[in-house]
Amino acid sequence: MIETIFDTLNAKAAIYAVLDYFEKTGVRYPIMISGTITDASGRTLSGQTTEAFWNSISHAKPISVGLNCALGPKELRQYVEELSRIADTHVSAHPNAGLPNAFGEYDESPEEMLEEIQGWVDSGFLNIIGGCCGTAPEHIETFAKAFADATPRVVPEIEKACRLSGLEPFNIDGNSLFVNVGERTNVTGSAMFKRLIKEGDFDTALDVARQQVENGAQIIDINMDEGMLDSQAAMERFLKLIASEPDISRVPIMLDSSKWEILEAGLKWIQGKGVVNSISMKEGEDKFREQARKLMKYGAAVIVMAFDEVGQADTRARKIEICRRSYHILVDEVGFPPEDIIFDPNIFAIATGIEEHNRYALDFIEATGDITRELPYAKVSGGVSNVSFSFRGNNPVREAIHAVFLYHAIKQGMTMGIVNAGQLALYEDIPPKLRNAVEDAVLNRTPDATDNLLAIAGEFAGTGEVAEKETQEWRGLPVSERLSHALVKGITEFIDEDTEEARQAFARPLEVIEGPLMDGMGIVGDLFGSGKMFLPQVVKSARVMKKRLLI
Ligand code: THG
Repeated sequence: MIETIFDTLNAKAAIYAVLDYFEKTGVRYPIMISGTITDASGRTLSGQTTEAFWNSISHAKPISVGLNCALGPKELRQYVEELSRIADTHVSAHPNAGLPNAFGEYDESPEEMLEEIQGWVDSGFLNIIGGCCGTAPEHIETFAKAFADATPRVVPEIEKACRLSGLEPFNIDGNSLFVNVGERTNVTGSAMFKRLIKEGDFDTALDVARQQVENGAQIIDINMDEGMLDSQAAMERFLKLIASEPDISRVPIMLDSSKWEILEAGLKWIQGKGVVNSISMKEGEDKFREQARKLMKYGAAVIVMAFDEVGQADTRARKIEICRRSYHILVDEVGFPPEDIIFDPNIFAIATGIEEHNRYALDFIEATGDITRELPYAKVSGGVSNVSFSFRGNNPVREAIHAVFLYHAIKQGMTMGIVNAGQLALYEDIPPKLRNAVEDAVLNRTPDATDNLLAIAGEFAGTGEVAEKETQEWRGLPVSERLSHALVKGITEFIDEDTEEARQAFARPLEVIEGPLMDGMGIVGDLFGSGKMFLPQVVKSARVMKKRLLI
């Protein structure tokens, strides 16, 4: 039993160890898992909601999942109910006998606890009940007698879906819309991000991730593959920093590297259920199987590239052939959950002037249809910005190519794409002349499509959307309110100038600390107490405060 989990990453390490032991010894014991919710925010201490927690640990296939310890049974009810709704295994609870009183003793009697828990049993939430801190044999005896003939919860049938998580759950099922994966946190995909990482300016690099999420990225792709960099160290450091940025880490993480060691190092730093990008059969089936088995112990979904011992698939036939073989190895031999497989049938650049490249987009789109029809529950993804590489420097045309490409690929079942979140054009908004020329090229409708697109591309350069900067209305507030706002939101950007402004308005510097800064922390404290903020957010606020005090 892995219990009293307040930090899911820690629990995932325990799950890995247990599953690894089972694999090495050939035994298999039942696993029970129990998390704990430590404050009024209804989250684990490390900031996850109940469903995000379940998504992160369900790969252990426990015989039960539940909640224990915490604030006493009354406060636990809604979270036990939530688990009961989402978990396709037994649900347990072993609550505290309330919170300790001033003498460190627990006040709730067996009868008082029973009164609350009876409601859970009557509502059909529970399969297993026990007690944590402050409960004694009399409590357990009382429950045992009361529930001797109680009807246990019926374990529900839950729809198969790719259930990811950051601090919050992110489920991709048959009804999901297209999923945007933010591409900008990639040292090979963004000159700016590369410079920030190389210079060690991780704070500003975090802003790149934050902007992706603000602009609608539902997952962020992180890639540190760069020859002049200690890529593994950079990946680890960035992931650790993200963990204490709740507005980033609320979404799942996609670890992007061509090196397995970096992917595996990254998996050790994400508490949620993320996506590994990528594995393939390029080094043969054995390596592929071995990596997939490890991913099952870490609990991650996976991007599988259409890449085999011979090379990358570039035709429709090769794409579906490799994906089919990969699928059967993963699902039928390794036992990998098919809903956690995301195929990437390779998006290559079109309109390059090389005739063999003219079908690349169409081959991807058709292969997407093949995969969707033939391989149940498997998903399809791709690096969308690749397709327009030949129009680097002309963003309006690149955006038009992406929009047209996605319009057709999504119709064939493309589930997600690595994109520049916030810079996606709408198919309908593209000027018809450009759209037609782009469509000819993407769908390879005419032999002279590239030439025609090149001929008109210049007309559209420079008309593109510029990503709008977030409105910063709060900058117009009085200085003490600005300081509170910065503390509550954990924004360090203006804290120096604002504190300086406040300092000049007061007689003594200490009054700035005792006045507006402490007022801001007071608001943070109130929000935390009422469950409107949770620990990682508070840590961030504390960091803003600390930054001020150290200067
Ligand atoms: N499949 C999978 N993973 C991938 C890819 C893929 N990861 C990386 C890449 N391809 C997807 N990500 C990007 C990120 C950025 C760009 C393209 C793909 C891009 N960047 C601009 C350029 O190079 O012109 C950046 C300009 C700048 O800001 O410096 O186009 O296919 N599984």
